[in-house]
Amino acid sequence: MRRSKALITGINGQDGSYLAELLLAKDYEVHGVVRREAIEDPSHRLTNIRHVLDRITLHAGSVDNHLASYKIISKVRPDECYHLAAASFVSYSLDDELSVLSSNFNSTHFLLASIRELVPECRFYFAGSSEMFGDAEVSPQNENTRFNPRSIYGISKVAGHHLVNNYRRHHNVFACTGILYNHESPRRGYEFVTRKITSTVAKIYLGQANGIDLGNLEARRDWGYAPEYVEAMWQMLNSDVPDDYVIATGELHSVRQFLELAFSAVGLDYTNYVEVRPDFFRPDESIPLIGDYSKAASTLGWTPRKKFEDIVEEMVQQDIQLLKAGGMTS
Ligand code: G4F
Repeated sequence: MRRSKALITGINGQDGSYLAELLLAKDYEVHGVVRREAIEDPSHRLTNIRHVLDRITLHAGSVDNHLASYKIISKVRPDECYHLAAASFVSYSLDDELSVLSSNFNSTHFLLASIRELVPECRFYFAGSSEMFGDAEVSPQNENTRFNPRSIYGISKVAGHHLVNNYRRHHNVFACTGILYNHESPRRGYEFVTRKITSTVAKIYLGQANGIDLGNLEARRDWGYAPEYVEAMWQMLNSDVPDDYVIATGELHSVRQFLELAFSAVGLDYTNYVEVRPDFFRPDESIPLIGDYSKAASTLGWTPRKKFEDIVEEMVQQDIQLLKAGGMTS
């Protein structure tokens, strides 16, 4: 029997790497799109997928270039396409509006247009975000909550989501949006608050740093575990009907709680190490984003499993190991 083929954009990111592992375990033929510079410098730029490089096929290209997307889709002819690549750090989107909006939106459009023309039976996953709700009017949010994005990043995700719906309704493409809330792991990028904290805790513990500057400690997030969230992506594309789903834990925790747990994992008191920097505060953070994942639970059978404390503990311990092995890049 022919193996199913999957194409993952952003395969070297946190989610892309866990998804590649999941699909390999399910015996998929896994293809990924990465920039040419990454292929030329795998030891620095492909760290999250280093361990599976001999089992996947990488294609050099940028998905915000229509011709590149078209050529890759035409060459791979995937059964499933997971579009995870995006400029995803919210703060950058506050600084660099034009390129974040155009590259996030165009990449989604180019892939969908290529799929429609070349492999219309290919199933398409779009990485949506809780930032689509932004300044939400109700809490918790579900698939029927009105979008009210507060950043260009959020706007780019709402626009991508409308494209997905348009291709599903008018062009019959099996396309789904996963509206994912924050999800963390030892592979999280260093710019995000969780990894910024755990990598610094590891450095402080090993005598390589003295403290950490942070923004709003009272900011709250619905933080889940990334390896579980990629399972939901696969479940969406392997259900009977294409649809959109909120993927979340339904629990809120503050940055302060994350800090307390991370420092206490190495026997330290965070209050001795943290400086709050008002210039790191973000605008419009008064309404917490917390997801109601009941549709994913009842339709896909997906539920979050790993507890918040265990995510923090795993990230701290992994960062200590990484630092001891000389592998921390930030
Ligand atoms: O870790 P963050 O930068 O993640 P954010 O902005 O919530 O976005 C992440 O999750 C979204 C939902 O899934 C994604 F769409 C998005 O792509 C990304 O993955 O910030 C988390 C919270 C914020 O409230 C921020 O204000 O932490 C607060 N924070 C406080 N001090 C900080 C800091 N965030 C960062 N990055 N750095 C700080 O020093």
